[in-house]
Amino acid sequence: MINLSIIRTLVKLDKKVIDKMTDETTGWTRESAKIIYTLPFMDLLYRAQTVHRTHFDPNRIQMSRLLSIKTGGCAEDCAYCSQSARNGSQLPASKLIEVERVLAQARKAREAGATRFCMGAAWREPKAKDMGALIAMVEGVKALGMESCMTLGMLDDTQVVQLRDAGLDYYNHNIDTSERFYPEVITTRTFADRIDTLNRVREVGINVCSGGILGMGESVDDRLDMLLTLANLPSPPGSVPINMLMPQQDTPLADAPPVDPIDFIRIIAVARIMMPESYVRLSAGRSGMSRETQAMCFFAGANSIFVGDTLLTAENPEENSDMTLFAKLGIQPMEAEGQHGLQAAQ
Ligand code: SAM
Ligand code: DTB
Ligand code: SF4
Repeated sequence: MINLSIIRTLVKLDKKVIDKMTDETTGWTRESAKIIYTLPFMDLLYRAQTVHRTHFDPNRIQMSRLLSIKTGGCAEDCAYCSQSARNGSQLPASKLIEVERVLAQARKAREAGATRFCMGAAWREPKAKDMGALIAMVEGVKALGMESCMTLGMLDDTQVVQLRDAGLDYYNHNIDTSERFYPEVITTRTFADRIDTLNRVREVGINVCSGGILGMGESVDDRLDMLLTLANLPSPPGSVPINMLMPQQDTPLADAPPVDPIDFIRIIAVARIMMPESYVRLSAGRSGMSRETQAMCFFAGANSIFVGDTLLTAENPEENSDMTLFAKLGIQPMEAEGQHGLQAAQ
C-alpha cells in the first residue's frame, strides 16, 4: 500500500515526476489519478492550467446549443433523467419533431453565436424509420455552416455509417459514471453496451463526445475511474462533458445532496490533465453554480459550454448572463474552425 501523502510531497518537490505522469497520454492508473486529484488545490489548478495552455487558448470557450428533438417517454431507467418513462415523471412524451423546426432553431442558435448544434432524443436507440429525418437534420445543420452533434442512445454498425455519411461531426454518448457504480444508476443497458457504441462511433471517424455526471452518490474513486475509462479508450473522446446532477422531480435522485464545488473543480482539473487535447465541457448544472465556481472550472481547464436557456428539459443560464460573465472574464467565444484539428485526429 503506497502512502499517498508521501507521494504527494515527492510529486510536489519533483516537478519531473508529475510531468512524467501528466505528459503520458495512455495507461493512466487509479493511483496516478488519485495523486493528482489530492494535490493541494493550488498546485492542482496550476498544473491543469499549464497543461491547458499548451493545447488551447485559455481565453476562448466553445459554445454549443442543445435541442431536444424527441422528448420524454424513454424506455430506459436512468435514475437521474426526467425523460425516463420508468421514473414516474410527468413529462409528456413527444414524437420526433420536424426537420424544418430543428433547422429554424439551429439558425437562431447560429445567430446567437453557437458554433455547434446538438440534437438529443430520449431513445434507447434510433429506429430504422427515423434515420431519414435524422440524416436530413445533420445535412441541414451542416449547410448552415455549423458543426453537428447528436445524442440518440445506442447505435448499430449501419447507423454510424449513415450518420457519418450525412456529415455528423460529434456523437454524444456518456458513460455517466464508473463501471462499478453504473448498475446503481442504470439497469436497462450495460456499461459495456455504452463502450460498444463509443467504439462503433470512433471507428467510422465520427468525433466521440463522452463524459458523465457528478452527484449521484458515487465516491471520489468512482469519479476518477470514470475519467480513467475515458482517458484510456483507444483514443480519448474529443469532447468530455462533465455534468453536475440537476436533481429532477419524481426521479430516484430527486433528493441527492449537491456536489461540493471544490470537489467538482478538482475533477475538471484531473480531466484536463488526463485528456490534455480534449474539450472539457462544463455541461448540465451551471444554472446552480456561482459565477466564481464557473470561472474556477474554466481556470481548471473547462473550455466548452452549452448556451441557451434550456438544455434538453432542464434550465441553463440565460444567454445574457453568460455573455456578461464572459465579458467580465475576458473570454471570447471560440470560432467553429478553431477546433485544433481535433476532427482530423479522431
Ligand atoms: N437518450 C440519450 C442517451 O441517454 O444516450 C441522449 C440524451 S441523455 C439526456 C444525455 C446525457 O445527459 C446523459 O447521459 C446524462 O449524462 C446527461 N443528463 C441527463 N439528465 C441529467 C440531469 N438531470 N443532470 C445532469 N446530467 C444529466
Ligand atoms: C451531456 O453530457 N449533457 C447534455 C448533453 N450531453 C446531451 C444533456 C444535459 C441534460 C440535462 C438535463 C435535461 O435537460 O433534461
Ligand atoms: Fe432515456 Fe437518455 Fe434519459 Fe436515459 S438519459 S432515460 S436513455 S433520455
